[in-house]
Amino acid sequence: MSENPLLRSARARLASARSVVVLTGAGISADSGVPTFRGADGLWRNYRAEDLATPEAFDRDPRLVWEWYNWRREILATKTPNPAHDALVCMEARTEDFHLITQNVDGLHRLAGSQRLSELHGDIWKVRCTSCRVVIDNRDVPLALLPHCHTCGGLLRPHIVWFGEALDEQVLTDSVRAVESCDVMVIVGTSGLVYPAAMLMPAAQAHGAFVIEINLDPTPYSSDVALSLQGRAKDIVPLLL
Ligand code: BJW
Ligand code: ZN
Repeated sequence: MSENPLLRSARARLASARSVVVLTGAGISADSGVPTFRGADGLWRNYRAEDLATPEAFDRDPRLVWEWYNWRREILATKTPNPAHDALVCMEARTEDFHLITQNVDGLHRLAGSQRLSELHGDIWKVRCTSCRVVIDNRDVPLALLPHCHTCGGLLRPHIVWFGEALDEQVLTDSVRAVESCDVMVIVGTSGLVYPAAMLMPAAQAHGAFVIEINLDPTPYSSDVALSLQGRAKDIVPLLL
């Protein structure tokens, strides 16, 4: 069977690119068995974002929010990177200037070995003190509730960006700078609905980048990108190499 010409074209673009940015979302980790947010089996089917993923929800009921994160940490502790995560590690190794930007908080890119990585929405394996703001690695599963800071006794919260919260300024600035100067941007497994991550694709395009999308389903990006490849991340991303 002959190869999809779109795939061949994507591979050629990437092979000749000096600077590549990849933006990933929950879809890349779906192939490792991690639930996505939206869609038929997504987390938001059973939980309301505003009850769990906002600072107001945490102020109202920190135990409920922590129970949800504990449940997710339990699931994630059993998951490992898949061939799509691994292929991005290879892409980084062979690309002169490579930057991986992820919306995922699951840590699977780091576990796979990606180095130049910006985690836009934080890291589920870190906790942050609501009083002294110290950020600490924590892989306890489950985490005893409610967790408190060893330094000041303040209540700890997940080191995650919730709705209505600002992203880390440096992380966002680095990401915007990267998309504004890349030759090729690859977007993998994101619905493209959450800002400011959703503005990165138009920013790249406005600066002349060739944008490739990989997603199981069509997204708001699909009709605007240079090349849209439909399928599972774990099947398609390795074929880009
Ligand atoms: C596959 C696949 C397979 C499946 N292979 N593909 C402008 C306009 C409108 C609203 C706003 C705006 N600017 C800001 C807002 C508000 C808000 C927002 O964007 N709301 C929209 C939802 C309307 N944004 C914010 O509040 C952000 N903060 C902010 O802007 O602050 C401003 C500020 C400035 C100064 C001071 C104070 C404030 C923060 C956003 C934080 C988002 N955090 C979350 C939750 C964290 C909780 C947690 O994880 O515990 O991050 S939301 C959730 O969505 C999570 C994800 O990272 C994010 C993106 O989701 P993603 O990755 O796209 O997943 P899905 O499920 O949506 O899609 C999966 C895709 O994969 C699908 O397309 C599938 O088809 C595909 N797929 N299997 C390939 N095998
Ligand atoms: Zn503290």
